[in-house]
Amino acid sequence: MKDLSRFEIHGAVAITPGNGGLPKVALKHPSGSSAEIYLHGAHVTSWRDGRGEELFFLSRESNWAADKPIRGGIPVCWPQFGGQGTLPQHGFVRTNPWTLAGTEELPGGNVAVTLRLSENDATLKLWPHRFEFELRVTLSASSLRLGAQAGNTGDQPFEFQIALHTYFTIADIHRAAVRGLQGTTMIDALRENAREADAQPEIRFDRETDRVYVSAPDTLSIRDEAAGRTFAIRKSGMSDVVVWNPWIAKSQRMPDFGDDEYLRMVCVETGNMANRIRLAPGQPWRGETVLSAVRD
Ligand code: TA6
Repeated sequence: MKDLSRFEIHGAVAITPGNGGLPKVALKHPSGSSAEIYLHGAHVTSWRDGRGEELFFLSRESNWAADKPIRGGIPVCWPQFGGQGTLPQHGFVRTNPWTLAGTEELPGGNVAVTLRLSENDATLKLWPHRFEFELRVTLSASSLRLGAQAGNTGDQPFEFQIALHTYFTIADIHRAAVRGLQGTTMIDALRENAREADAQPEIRFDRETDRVYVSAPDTLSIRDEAAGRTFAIRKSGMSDVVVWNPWIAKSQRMPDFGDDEYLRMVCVETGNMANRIRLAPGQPWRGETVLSAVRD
C-alpha cells in the first residue's frame, strides 16, 4: 500500500489496509460517529452513529477485490446506471482505484475526505472520454454528506448517468417503509419498465422491488420500525431516486449476497438515472446527498 500517512489527522483520519488489503480511510467525529471509505471505487462501506451503531448494510458475502464491486455501503455508479448501455453494469468507477486528494478537519469536529478519479487506460478502453470525477464525504455528529462532482476535461461532449447506490441497514424489512415518493412517476423494472404515478403514501416490501422514481422530491425518509430509527435523505442536483430490495429469488442468484440478507437491507439511491446528463467540454456537474438517522 502506498504511503498515505500524510493525509492522516490524529484522532480524525486514519488510513489502513482494509478487507482484501484494499486501502481504507477511517473518519472519526468527537461525538462518536464514524465512517469508512475504500479508495477502491471511492466506496463508503460504513457509517456509524454516535452510539457506534452501524447504519449501512454490508454483505457478509461481499467481494474485496480490485476487479469486483463491494456489496453494500454506497457503490458509486457512473457514467452508466444498471445495464442501460454498453459499459459494465453500473459503469466502471466502482471497480477503479481512486486517488486520495485530501482530508480536512472542519469546524465542530466535522471531518471530510476527497477522492478523485480521472480517465486511465482501463476507462479509455471502455469509454473514450476524458473526465475528472470527485467524491467528497463529510462526516458530522448526525449526518453524512456526499458531494459528487464530474467534469468533462476532454474536447468532446459526453453524457452520463449517476447513482449513489446506498444500502441502508434495516432491522426487519417487513416493518420498513420508504416515505415521500407519493405521486411521483415510477419506472418499474419488474413490469417491463412500466411508467405510472405511485399512489401509495409509503412503499412497503413483500416482494422484489426495483423502481426508478423520476424527478423525485428532494427530501424523503426510510422508516425502520423494528429498530425504532428513521433515515432522512436530502438530495440536490440529483433528480431521481431508486428503491430496490432483491427479495428471495434474486438474493439467491447473487453470489456476493447472503440468501437471507434481503431481510435486513433496503437500497434507496439518489442520482440521475432516468435521463442522461450531457456535459460540454469544460462543463462541470455537481450533485449532493445528505443522510441522517434519528432514533425514536
Ligand atoms: O439499483 C437497482 C439495481 O439496478 C438492481 O436492478 C440490481 O441489479 C442492483 O442495482 C444491484 O446491481 P449490482 O450490479 O450491484 O448487483
